[in-house]
Amino acid sequence: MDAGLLLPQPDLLGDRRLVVVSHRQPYAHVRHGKSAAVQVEKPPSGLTLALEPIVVATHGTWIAASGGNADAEFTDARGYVRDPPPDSPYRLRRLTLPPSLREDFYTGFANSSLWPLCHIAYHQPRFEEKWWRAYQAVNEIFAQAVAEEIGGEPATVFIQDFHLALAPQMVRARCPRALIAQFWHIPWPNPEAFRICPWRRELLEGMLGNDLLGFHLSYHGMNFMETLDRELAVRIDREHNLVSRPGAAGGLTKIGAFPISVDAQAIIASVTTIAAQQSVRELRERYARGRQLVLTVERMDYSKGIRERLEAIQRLFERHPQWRDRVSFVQIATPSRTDVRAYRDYAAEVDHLVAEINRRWGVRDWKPVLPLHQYVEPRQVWNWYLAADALIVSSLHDGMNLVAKEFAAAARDDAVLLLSEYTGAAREFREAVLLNPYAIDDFADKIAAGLEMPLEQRRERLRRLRWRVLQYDIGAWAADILRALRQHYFDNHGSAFPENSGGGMA
Ligand code: GDG
Repeated sequence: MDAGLLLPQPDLLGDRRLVVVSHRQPYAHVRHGKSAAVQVEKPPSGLTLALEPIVVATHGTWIAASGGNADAEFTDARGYVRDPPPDSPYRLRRLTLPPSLREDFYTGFANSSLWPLCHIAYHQPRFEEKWWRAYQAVNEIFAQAVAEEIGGEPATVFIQDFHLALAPQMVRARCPRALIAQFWHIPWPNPEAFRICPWRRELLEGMLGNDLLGFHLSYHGMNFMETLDRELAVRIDREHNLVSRPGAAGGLTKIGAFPISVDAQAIIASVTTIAAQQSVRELRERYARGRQLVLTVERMDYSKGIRERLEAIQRLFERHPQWRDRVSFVQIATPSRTDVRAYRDYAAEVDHLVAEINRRWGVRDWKPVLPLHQYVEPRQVWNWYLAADALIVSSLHDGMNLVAKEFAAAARDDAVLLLSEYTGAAREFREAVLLNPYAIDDFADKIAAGLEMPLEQRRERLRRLRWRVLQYDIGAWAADILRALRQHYFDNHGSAFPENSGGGMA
């Protein structure tokens, strides 16, 4: 990200130092093979790109769980990275989670309870007492690390995602002068869905430790406030989206909508290099060979609707025979959460369906579906976007979906985006071909319509999509959240000016 986007605005944080807290670390030290050199690896996350420049500029700290197999060699006894890499020059504190907690926290409560609970994808969440206890314990570990980092300082603490729902309240109890914000990267369900969670009140109370709580959509924020209304004795000011925290005198949590985005400039800069153009030519020669190339990119996750999409591909060949042998579906699906049984079973089902489609519809040297079930380098993912004639996002439920936004930045002007209406991105991307992944016949017809769309219409739609993603990129997202946090602070800490007091909730 262009650091210039954020740094000329010193008032975003005032003189507060920033502490970013996330389960996943911004970079890992990894050794592939015993005698290999150690590499610094960054996850393919726009979040790291957005937040790193602010942490650097404010001399801040990032606190995250250790994950790389060579992390310990570069970390001191308290978990601080000794010599941060030149492109990440800030303090990173790595927390080593006890092995006894790690699985129950991550594989258990985070990915087998909270993830399915928040995504209405008809996948039943499971709740185990010991997972919940591990979740509480890990949240305590993070909160304690924040307290060690900032003590009584008036710092800004920015917590990420559903792994750390309890941490805000725990940080508040330890650091009363901290300003705390959290961004919830996944949907928030309606109260009926959420009420099956045995520890729903504890989760809600934890999240009310925040001064600011951000979701992608105001719809998720409204669901959250409805849930609060049902479950806790709180007062809600719906006009200003403010919730008064139970037991905290004058404590208010502001709920806001901040649709996350991508680093569109960086993606465009990368795909316009000569090396990228060459790679795109190779990809098309190898995988399209005169046919239409339709791409999908996602983690191997049931919420992404991979099974439904494969069924729609079968239906496409049945209902629109003109497309047999004329289109290749390249399926990049990175293995994900393979410790969770539901994910392993899902991956096996997907493999089975792909084989069945290829057996039934493949001819001579052509197979309709090409599964690339492996990790692909970020720049190569962007090259694939540029090589594609169309991209399908088939999520059954998705907070935002960054793949759609990355595609809008990278794709050719005449490419087509087919987007599930159950993604957050569908709210902004009106020019995409919207589809319902549950309606298999209609889904198949939409694929055909997308492939047959007149050239002028494709161009106009794609240009508008690109404009949208350039207007509101990941830098704008991060700046918006910090600005809202500061504004909320000013609105509710006016005690220095008694003649103007009386704001907040009546
Ligand atoms: C959660 C929410 C929300 C995927 N495979 C490869 C690869 N990817 C990259 C994509 C994209 C990212 O992973 C996936 O982001 P999404 O937004 O599509 O989905 P989730 O992982 O479920 O993310 C989601 C997001 O948080 C942010 O708030 O939008 O709704 O579920 O960047 O490009 N990247 C590389 N190789 C792969 O094989 N390099």
